[in-house]
Amino acid sequence: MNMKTCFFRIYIIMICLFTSEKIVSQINHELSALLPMPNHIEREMSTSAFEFTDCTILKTNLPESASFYKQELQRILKERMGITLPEKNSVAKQTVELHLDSSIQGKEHYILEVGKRSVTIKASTEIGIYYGLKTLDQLLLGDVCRTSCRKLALIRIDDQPRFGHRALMLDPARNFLPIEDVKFYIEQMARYKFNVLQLHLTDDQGWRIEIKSHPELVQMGAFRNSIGNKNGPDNGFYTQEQLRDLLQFAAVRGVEIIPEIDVPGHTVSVLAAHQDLGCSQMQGEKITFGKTVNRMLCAGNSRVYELYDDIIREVAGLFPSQQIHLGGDEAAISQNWGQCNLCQKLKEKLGYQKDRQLMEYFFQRIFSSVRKYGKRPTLWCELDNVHMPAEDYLFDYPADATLITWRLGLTPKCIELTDRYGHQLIMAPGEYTYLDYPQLEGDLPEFNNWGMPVTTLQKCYEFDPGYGLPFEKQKHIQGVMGTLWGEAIKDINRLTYMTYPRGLAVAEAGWTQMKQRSWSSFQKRMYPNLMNLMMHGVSFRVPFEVQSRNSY
Ligand code: TNX
Repeated sequence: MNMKTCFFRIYIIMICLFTSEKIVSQINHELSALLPMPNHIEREMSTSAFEFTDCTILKTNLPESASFYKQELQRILKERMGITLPEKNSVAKQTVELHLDSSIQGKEHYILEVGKRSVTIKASTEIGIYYGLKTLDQLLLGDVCRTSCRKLALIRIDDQPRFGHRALMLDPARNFLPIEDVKFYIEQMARYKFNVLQLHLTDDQGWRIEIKSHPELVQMGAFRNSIGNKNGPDNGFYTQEQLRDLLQFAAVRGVEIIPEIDVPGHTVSVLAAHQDLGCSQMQGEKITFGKTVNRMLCAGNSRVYELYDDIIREVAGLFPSQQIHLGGDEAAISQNWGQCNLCQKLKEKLGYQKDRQLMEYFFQRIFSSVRKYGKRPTLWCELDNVHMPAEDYLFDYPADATLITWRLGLTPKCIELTDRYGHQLIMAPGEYTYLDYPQLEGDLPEFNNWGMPVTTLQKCYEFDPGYGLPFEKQKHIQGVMGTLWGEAIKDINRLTYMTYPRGLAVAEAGWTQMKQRSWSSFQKRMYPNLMNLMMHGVSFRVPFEVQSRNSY
């Protein structure tokens, strides 16, 4: 080989290396803000792209009633590229199409295809289309260079979630959250394809839902602080009209709201209005609303079941969700039912050996109202011990109950028992998904922290909702939930600070199959999303600990 040929070859090799490097780095950019990571992506190894021009139009077969999704597309294009697409144009050269296609299986399944002349989002439901739009938004967010030139990389994303239940839980009972803040929260969670908001509407510290047949519940139970600011976090409730509006707001964004009415413990706000519904030994006792805890409804008083039949009827009528969550957690049974004449008489009559068997009686009666009004019950899963060793459930849950695992250390046992007894299970293990816990040693919350363990972002990301079990052993797992218990969450900014970035990790655990997930990739994809949240006025914690500081 002569010198000339040799130089030529080196030159060609260098050109190849340079262009392939360029393509690879370009290719990475369009994926750089996808979160949760889609489950199937095909990319074209090409430098050509879709280009928005004056001849690009919006096409859709969505019905008139679904104009929200068209507006959502326009909002995204305006925000990212300053473009508004016409629906008609005499020289249409490229199309952006939202296309309902009943042949696509799965209600959250979408296909987003970017070709040289068209961008198409196909799904069999409006929510599928919405998820395609959320992914499109993230393609534009991540691929800064192309987006600034009004271009999109060629790509095909065929995506659907690992789990059908991807929840966050809010607790306006402890500290009230105005309805506008709940909407803001929903808007952000929908970006990350969460599809359930569990609303913990009642607890010792507050009753937050208007019940028209029992106005005393909010009159007494929604105003913990009668001298302070009427509108502070101590005080407030949602009217049914506000909730109807909220439900609609959530529904178009694919978010189902599951109401939680916690019984038989966590009920001091009810006893504030109905002290007679507590156990017999507490009748003369003074209840200090906001301070007294661990008081329960009496299992032996039939007026309890009458009141809750009214409550469940109204809640069932208001919320379209099939599920009502009835709590069932942290019942101080021996302190209440164990010392109550009525409960003890009932226990004897039913031939029960243990006080806790009264839970079975209590929930049979409550669940008969749930079923009468066409709903299915969900409960927090409690075992016969609050730590290991625990062998069995606290009491026999009925077959149609969905259970949520939560207590530290008990999740493997909960998975095993729910599998054995045939219950559906939602994963909210304290170790990974309790987002009210501090994110790092010394971080918030600075008050009402009862010695909470730290749940770091990385720990949260390590969460596999299947707990690494063989598929057969995790078939009954329906999904995941991040909880934001509200004792130390005074307002929306603190709420989102506790939620993000860990909520991004929970979102990916719920949506993305384990084989598509990686901590190092997540960290990179997280940054553009945090920047985007900041641009939308969302407070979050800067996860400085995951970034090396040796590089400055
Ligand atoms: C336990 S988790 C509770 C809540 C508290 C939370 C954190 C669960 C089912 N019950 O009532 O808010 O710990 O403090």
